[in-house]
Amino acid sequence: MIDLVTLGESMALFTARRTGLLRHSRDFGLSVGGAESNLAIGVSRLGRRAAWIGRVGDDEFGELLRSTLSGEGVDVRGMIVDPEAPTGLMVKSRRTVDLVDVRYYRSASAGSRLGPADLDVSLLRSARVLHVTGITLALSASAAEAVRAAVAEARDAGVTVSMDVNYRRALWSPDEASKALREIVPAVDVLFATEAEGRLIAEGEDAPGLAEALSALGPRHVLVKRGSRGAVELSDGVLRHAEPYRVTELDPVGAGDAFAAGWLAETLEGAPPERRLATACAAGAFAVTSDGDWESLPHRADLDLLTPADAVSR
Ligand code: KDG
Repeated sequence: MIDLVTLGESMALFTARRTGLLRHSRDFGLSVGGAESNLAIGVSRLGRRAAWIGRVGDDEFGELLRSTLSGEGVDVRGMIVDPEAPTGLMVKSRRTVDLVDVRYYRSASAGSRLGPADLDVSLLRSARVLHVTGITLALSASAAEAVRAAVAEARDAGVTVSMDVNYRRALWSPDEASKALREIVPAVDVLFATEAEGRLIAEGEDAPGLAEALSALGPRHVLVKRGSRGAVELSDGVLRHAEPYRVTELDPVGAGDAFAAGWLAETLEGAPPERRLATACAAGAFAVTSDGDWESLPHRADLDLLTPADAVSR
């Protein structure tokens, strides 16, 4: 039985080993990245069954994605090998020690050719949660259609719909994003957004005000992520503040996926609201402690490593 299904594009990820201009880098680490597959790995590491749907090229990078995801316990029966387009690439480098730069090579990639016909409808309808992101909405017209079709199927089958805004300015403009997000948010049960992302959809002076405005559009659970300042959750009219955990940040990429994975995994466990929010923050904190987009995501036993004593008081 699959707990959570997600769909999107995952890419091969090259990370320059040396800080400075990319042109001077000679050594690169090779891994994979993709908001939805990062989330699926996070959910799997926390003990719940996650499945990823998406297209990869008929190439070594597609194989890398398959072996990485299945090695992490993610169900890849919905992975489609596209013979006509390559797996997309991402290149990560550091202009300075503190400045991470991410470049995409994904236009016309296999992942962006995802379409509604690629959905494994019976898998989707049998899950408890469908998780989608704004990245897939921005990838291409057919990928956006796939998201809309998946959301419609999930709603029809009584599957909880979760969405992380995950705004990527390389993929679309704020106006394009606002329009598409405003259309889909009323169909969403759980919404994850940073403050800036939330303001693409609704107005709110501060995080609680924004959570209120977003929840008025439909989502039963709204999570406003505030990075090193923690998070705010508005669920069923109850507002909760979460404390951030003190960790040394090496690379912020993937923190939001980790946060959502922590929250959704605990929800699937039937955990109380305080615990699901604390796990979300802990998972987000773990995610920033390594260079990879998902490698430092916590297993359940790791969660005890960050005790409340490590929490920063606001
Ligand atoms: O959230 C992390 C993702 O941004 C990264 O792994 C790659 O999906 C990705 C994207 O499109 O930025």
